[in-house]
Amino acid sequence: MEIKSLQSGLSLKRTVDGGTDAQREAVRKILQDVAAEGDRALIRYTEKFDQVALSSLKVTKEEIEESLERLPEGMIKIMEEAAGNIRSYHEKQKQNSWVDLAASGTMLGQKRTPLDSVGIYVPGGTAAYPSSVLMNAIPAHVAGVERIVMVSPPGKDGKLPASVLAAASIAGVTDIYKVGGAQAIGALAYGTETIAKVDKITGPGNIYVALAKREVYGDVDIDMIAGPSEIAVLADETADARYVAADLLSQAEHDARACSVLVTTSRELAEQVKAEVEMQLESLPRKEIAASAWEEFGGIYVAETMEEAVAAINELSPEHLEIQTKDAMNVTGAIKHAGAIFIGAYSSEPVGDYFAGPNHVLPTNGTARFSSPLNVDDFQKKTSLIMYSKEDMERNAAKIAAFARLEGLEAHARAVEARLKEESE
Ligand code: HSO
Ligand code: ZN
Repeated sequence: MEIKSLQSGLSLKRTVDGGTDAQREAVRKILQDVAAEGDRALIRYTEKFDQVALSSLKVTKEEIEESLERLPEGMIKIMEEAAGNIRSYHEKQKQNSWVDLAASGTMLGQKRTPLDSVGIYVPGGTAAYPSSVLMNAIPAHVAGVERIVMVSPPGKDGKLPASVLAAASIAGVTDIYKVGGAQAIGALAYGTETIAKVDKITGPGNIYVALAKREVYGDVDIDMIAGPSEIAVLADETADARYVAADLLSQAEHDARACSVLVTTSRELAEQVKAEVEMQLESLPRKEIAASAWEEFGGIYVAETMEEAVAAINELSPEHLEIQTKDAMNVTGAIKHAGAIFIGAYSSEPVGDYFAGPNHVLPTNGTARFSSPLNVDDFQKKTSLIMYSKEDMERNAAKIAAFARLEGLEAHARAVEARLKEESE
């Protein structure tokens, strides 16, 4: 890892995986099969991709209870506490419907309605994170969604991980099905005999899942297409190099394509962090992934001034930003683009991944410039309300009719004028 001057430019080597033609074709075929054959296609593809022949896709109450027993008692308590924090944070996001009554008697308003049903995708293997189950399901639950479906590919034993089932039960998931990949997305989007269709699909997945989500978008809503994890640390000479290095590695261990970047005004800190990362890497179980991410996608940049550093961060728009500087709150004020900002020495990124309360599903790939963390609003929709008074109709009918005729829409104009005639008769 070579320490670079920020003036030589900072660009994240981001990887947007759009998939190959063959992958897109395979996904389309799977979706068509699920739409045409329903459960039969799900069972067939699960046998093909997950090497397990299932007699039933649905996870039973007994399986869920057993999973709660299989996890250490202490772990359930920790998950419940995390869920409580996530719930109270998201409760604060909840907005009410509103109406505005004018003196003229007209009432205008906005009615909020939760989505009827959502589907949460949980990847298989080592990326089956119970924390992500909480982060997807709790905002849906707080929003008032009645049916929260979870899908995830079964292991070779035909089961889902106990930790994932436990998180689902803590978070208020209502139905769980053992199916993954593009076939699971097809089931959620089109419905099968066993799995009723949902209105929105959230949650990360591999390239096939991402392509399938893109493909069904429009039939159902989707959350976002998430890229590999990113962290930028903005630090000055007051930061502790051990903390900075540990936090950079926390995201590097996610994925060999994860981006961990330090931007600092202190060359001394830059040198220390470089050495710390190399040392801390040695004892990490996921050393290979983290080292490869750090070498290929990581970076250490030295800025001349804090202003220059802040400008670079805004340009980057990282998923996670840590600010470890004196006056960190002031620096925070200058940041326009980041998915989540962790302020001060004790706000280590994993605090947000698991426990503090804000959502860990965040915009990646620079999309923090225009999008937000997963939140309660993503699970509600709004309907406009118009109750026009006679007084306002009389005052404005001619204007509305004129506007309609400008557009050549005579029936529109007459609909409004009909109300005036009624009056004169
Ligand atoms: N940091 C990840 C979320 C996560 N971390 C789940 C641990 N488990 C989102 O970028
Ligand atoms: Zn993480």
